Amino acid sequence: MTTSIIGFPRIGEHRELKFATEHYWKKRATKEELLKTAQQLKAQRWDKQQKAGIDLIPVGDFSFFDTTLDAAYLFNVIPARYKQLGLSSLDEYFALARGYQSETESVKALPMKKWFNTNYHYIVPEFDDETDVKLTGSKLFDEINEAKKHGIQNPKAVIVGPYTLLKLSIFKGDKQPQDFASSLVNAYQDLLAKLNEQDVKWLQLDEPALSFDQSETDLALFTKIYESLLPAKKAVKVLLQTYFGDVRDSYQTLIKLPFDGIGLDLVATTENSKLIKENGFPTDKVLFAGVVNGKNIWRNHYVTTIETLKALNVKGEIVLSSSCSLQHVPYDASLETKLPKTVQQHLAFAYQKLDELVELDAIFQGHDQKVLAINNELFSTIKHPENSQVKSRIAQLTAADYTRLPERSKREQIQKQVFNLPELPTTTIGSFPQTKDVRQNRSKLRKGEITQAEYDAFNQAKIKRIIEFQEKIGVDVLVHGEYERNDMVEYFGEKLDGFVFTQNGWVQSYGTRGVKPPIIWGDVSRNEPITVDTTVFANKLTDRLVKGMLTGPVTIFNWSFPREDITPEQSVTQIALAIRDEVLDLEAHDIKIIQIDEPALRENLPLRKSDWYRAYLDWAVPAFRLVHSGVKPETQIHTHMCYSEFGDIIQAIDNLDADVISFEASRSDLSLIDQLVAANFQTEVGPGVYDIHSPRIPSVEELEEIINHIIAKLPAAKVWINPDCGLKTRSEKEAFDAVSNMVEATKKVRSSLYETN
Ligand code: THG
Ligand code: ZN
Repeated sequence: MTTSIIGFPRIGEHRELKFATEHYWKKRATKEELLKTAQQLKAQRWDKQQKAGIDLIPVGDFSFFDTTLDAAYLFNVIPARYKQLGLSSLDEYFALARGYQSETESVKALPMKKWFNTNYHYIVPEFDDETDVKLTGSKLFDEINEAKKHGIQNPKAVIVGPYTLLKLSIFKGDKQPQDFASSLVNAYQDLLAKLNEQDVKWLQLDEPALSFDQSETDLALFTKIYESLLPAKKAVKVLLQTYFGDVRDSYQTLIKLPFDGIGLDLVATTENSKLIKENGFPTDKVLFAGVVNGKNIWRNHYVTTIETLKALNVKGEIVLSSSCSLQHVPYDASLETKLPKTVQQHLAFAYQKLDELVELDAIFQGHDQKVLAINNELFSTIKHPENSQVKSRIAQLTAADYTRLPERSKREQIQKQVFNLPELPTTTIGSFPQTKDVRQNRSKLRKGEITQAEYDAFNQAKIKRIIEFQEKIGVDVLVHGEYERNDMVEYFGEKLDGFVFTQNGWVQSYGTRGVKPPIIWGDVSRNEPITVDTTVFANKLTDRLVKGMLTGPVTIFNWSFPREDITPEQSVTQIALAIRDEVLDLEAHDIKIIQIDEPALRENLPLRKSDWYRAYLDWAVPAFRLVHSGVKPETQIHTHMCYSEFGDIIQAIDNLDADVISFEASRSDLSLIDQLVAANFQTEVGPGVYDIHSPRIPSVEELEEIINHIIAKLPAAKVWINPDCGLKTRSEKEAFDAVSNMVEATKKVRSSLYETN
């Protein structure tokens, strides 16, 4: 038998690629230096896989930014405005990924979107009527040569498949996805021809889009593409690789088409196993069985995996593989020396997962029963710390704990009276720029170069300054700026019991940016206040309202590595109770407005619509309600969501029963406002009036126009004015100028409102 993986992390064990790339962007390193680092990193990951004993090593899964963008670039899906810049191909590629600005030119980046149900973002390729799809790039072929030179005899070429590429792209002109099918097929045929020349044995085409609900039209497009493409494969075997879900709609199509291999995720769902058992698996195809979890960090339980494999009753060849690319887990659990052994021994990051595949292969073939015994022994010792208090609290929850009283319309009246805010109250989302000195202060504390008192004093000075700024320009609801926080999830995880932390567990979020997800190890509880001191400190500095800032339970859960011995619902409820305690503590300390952010609520919707409620919203929405149901009628609960594509779950969002929600509404999303009106949305709303992701400062006039546009559609009494997201990634000048203009514009609109009244 054989082993393979779908893809490997690429940022470098110590984020070498991040630092090299950012140096290059800042012109502190040459192109040659960047390419050299990349070459070393590629060699290192190939070596690791080869030494571990992986048979089919993926090549093409390395990327300077994103592999979907790599595929688009390879096939000349490059809008004219980027080509016109006349840059070198590497710089043109980076211009697509992150925009380009010079004295004379300014082009925005292509948008980013969440990669299925992960915390990774891909670049959304853009087709227009002028797009001339053809094979113009060479990255994949260069990497194959590089790998062969490095001693990888039998590389598996990897690229996003034509169907998923079309499904994930945006189409700016009149032409629709199907209008590009034939030119795209030609381009992939040319790719197959090159791989034949290079004597490549396997091509993996990633088609995760098959894990979404597929319509008849979708399947017709898929079939049309592959019926014309596959005859061109010649000596190259084609693996149709799926992941993150099941292929229930396309299974019959897949087994009939002349693929040489089909890759299925046997971890995310039991549905694929069921499909194989019920329909059989063709003996003339290789099953790439995704048995090692690429999305979570726990060791594989070999007995269970072997049972799963045997039960499939597949007569043909099986290759053991990962469930998805390993890019969603960190590099190496053995670097986590600060974790207790009782935890550390249960972790498998990318390197450990390679070993697991090879061991599973040996066991499956009946060679290595000793390893099986050791693995069983390990699983018999796993002990997640339990908290009986939390358990009994959950057992005692009743419907009343999920219901805030009085109803929202009554609260709205009460709050308007108590706060006496002007019409169109202004606020921000929570964070102010994390400038270099702020990060340095944190790093000094971590290295022990300053005391906790010195650290706190620095942040207090920052808070004082930002409160004064907000007062001066006249913001209505102030924030303390979140200088004490690194990542919004890591920060809360660190203060709660039940989480453990890695020192080096970086996972790519997008491009050169990463996150270090906390690990949920035991029952979660809050044993001490988290944000109370800082919020109270800020509150005492001003007579204005200061908003407390929390991360919600669904987001904390979704951006952590979850336990698998209890259900997501159980974990989320534990986190919800912990955050509930924090909410009530803030309220007891005279904080009258509390924002509970849930940016991950929308983006973690299951891939299948039929699972949205049953498998997710039915516990996610109650968890949020549990957090705030205990506050007084006059305490105002805000929430924030980063991605505003929640048109299809508007009712669920309204059901969170928050008093106010702010969201991203820049560009095209004013259509969402129509949807809110149509759905009779009851929560007060702060549709972001400008895009914080851009360094451009919106003018007062422009902002007035947007605000007028919003209140032409929504009742002014329900509208808040805010930027569309936190300001932490901006420079202070950009943030200060933009927020000042926003307040100024609001005042102008307000006075015109009063005139007409
Ligand atoms: N936290 C977590 N996940 C997230 C976000 C988050 N996923 C979606 C979105 N927000 C991703 N956005 C970012 C934005 C910036 C960075 C990471 C993800 C970032 N990271 C620093 C870097 O890579 O240099 C590291 C920051 C640190 O030191 O912790 O800038 O907000 N969990
Ligand atoms: Zn946001």
